[in-house]
Amino acid sequence: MVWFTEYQTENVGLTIRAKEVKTIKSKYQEIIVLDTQEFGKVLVLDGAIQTTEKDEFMYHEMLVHPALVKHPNPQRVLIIGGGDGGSVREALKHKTVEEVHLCEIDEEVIFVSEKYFPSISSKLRDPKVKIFIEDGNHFLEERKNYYDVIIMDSSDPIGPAEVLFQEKFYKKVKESLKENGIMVAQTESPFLQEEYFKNAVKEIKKVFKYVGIYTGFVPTYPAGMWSYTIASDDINVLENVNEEKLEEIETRYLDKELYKSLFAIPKFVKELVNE
Ligand code: SPD
Repeated sequence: MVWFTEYQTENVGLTIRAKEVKTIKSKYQEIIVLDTQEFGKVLVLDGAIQTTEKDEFMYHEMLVHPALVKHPNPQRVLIIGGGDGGSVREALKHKTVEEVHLCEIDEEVIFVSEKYFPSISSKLRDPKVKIFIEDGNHFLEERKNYYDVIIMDSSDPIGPAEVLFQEKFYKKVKESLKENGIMVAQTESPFLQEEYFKNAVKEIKKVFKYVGIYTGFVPTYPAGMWSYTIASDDINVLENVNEEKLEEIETRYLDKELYKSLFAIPKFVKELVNE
């Protein structure tokens, strides 16, 4: 047994005891797979926990479903990052979705997920899924006016993912969306990563007309409190419509009731984004 600590800030860490630790070095990063009692298998990239078998549904459902529910007819979906496959699996639950493109920079993340996280990566080889091993920032330049929904399932805004949280990148996202297109991004912890959160929301607001922020619990992410930012130029994403769509899909976290109050977020979070 070994204790693994993710250092979430300079002064805060999350420590989990692991029965087994596997370390893989890819071209881009250090990938660790922990086998733990409490959370099942845990995927760690460059020291940061990305997903665990136990709580991944809390994150992937909240990241993926609101955008797909709000869009009137989502057919073509792009996921940037998300090589573990959790967002792909959730997107495919929507019957209108015909194609899911996954743009992941590090192919090794996909291989590791298929080997150690079968319940998360289960749909990566579905015939509706096309995997692109590319840098998301460049990928969008070749696909203008193409997607109904774009989902940013990135790692934290440090190192290679930093560009994915900037105005210039969100402009490319907007250009790659078709009419009525919606984008959603994971935007970090409003409690422990206040600056990352505020900055991501600020940059998204510079680009899109309608922007909504919602929060959810993810026990293994910093502070256990996570944020998501959804945006569109054509659809008022702040209206919680089409909730009946949620009855057609199997979920464990997001249901109609929670969706109806999606934007009922804590007061301090509202204050952060209105500063
Ligand atoms: N602090 C970790 C944030 C990770 C967000 N993305 C996770 C990808 C899981 N599909």
